Amino acid sequence: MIKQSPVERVENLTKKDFMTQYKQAEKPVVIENLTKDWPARKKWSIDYIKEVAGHNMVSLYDSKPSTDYRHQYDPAAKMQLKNYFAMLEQGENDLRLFFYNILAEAPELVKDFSYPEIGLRFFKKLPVLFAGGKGTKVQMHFDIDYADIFLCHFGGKKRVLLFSPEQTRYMYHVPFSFSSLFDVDFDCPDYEKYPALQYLQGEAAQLNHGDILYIPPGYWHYIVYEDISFSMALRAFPAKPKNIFKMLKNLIFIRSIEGLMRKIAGQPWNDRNERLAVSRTNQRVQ
Ligand SMILES: O=C(O)CCC(=O)C(=O)O
Repeated sequence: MIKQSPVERVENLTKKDFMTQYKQAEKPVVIENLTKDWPARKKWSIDYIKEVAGHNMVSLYDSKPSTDYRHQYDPAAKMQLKNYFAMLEQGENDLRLFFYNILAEAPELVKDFSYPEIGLRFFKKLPVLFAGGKGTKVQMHFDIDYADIFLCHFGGKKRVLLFSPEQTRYMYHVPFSFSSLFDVDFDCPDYEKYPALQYLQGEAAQLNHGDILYIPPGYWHYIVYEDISFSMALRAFPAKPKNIFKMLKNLIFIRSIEGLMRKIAGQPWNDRNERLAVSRTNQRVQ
């Protein structure tokens, strides 16, 4: 197993403590009771979301890596949310609900929570939901926008493995993407093939209903849904010039180059980037 220690858990945090001990220190934390007074804490379940938004059409994404001209973020299926949840209940665990904007698509849900007064300036137009079934995995990645994220969790358990941005050199980062190499298994690492994984030091969080996980900007995260569950991400866009620059570079340059090259070159472009992820990372530890 990759070396890892538990993410700190606290029941509550003052704004001052959050800002000094976690935000400024760029350190993840699970806050258990920040959702205590939210109606969502009592109300939100798969059945409730079905009742409020079950008839909405949603795009769903699978875990297959990008191949040929297909981008990983192209939806694998579209269906009504209630049918998707019914599939999860029957054991589906590959299709994921990803970045579903509840303000735009299911505004009734927005009444059920409030933005924590914790020192972050949350971007209130983008409360987004993620969902998956028992066994669903989210590939190791970092968020393109370098936001501070509050991942507010509901339903069954979910496990998150995090790595600080300083460890990017050992992450088998695929050039022009925001992910690690698809073949790297962070639960069962192959140290012979991927020796740099031995140098990683992760932080693991187990999320229960009502917990909020703070993910600092640029942190890598890999997620395993241990039960059917869903999370709402609240995000605060970067304020530091360094992170604003990285966000703009990702959004404007990296994504466009990747999109264009995939259209022009297809699979050889993917193969080149995957080869580079392995050779560059392995070289760093030789
Ligand atoms: O919980 C999930 O399914 C994905 C969440 C995530 O990766 C994110 O907020 O960046």
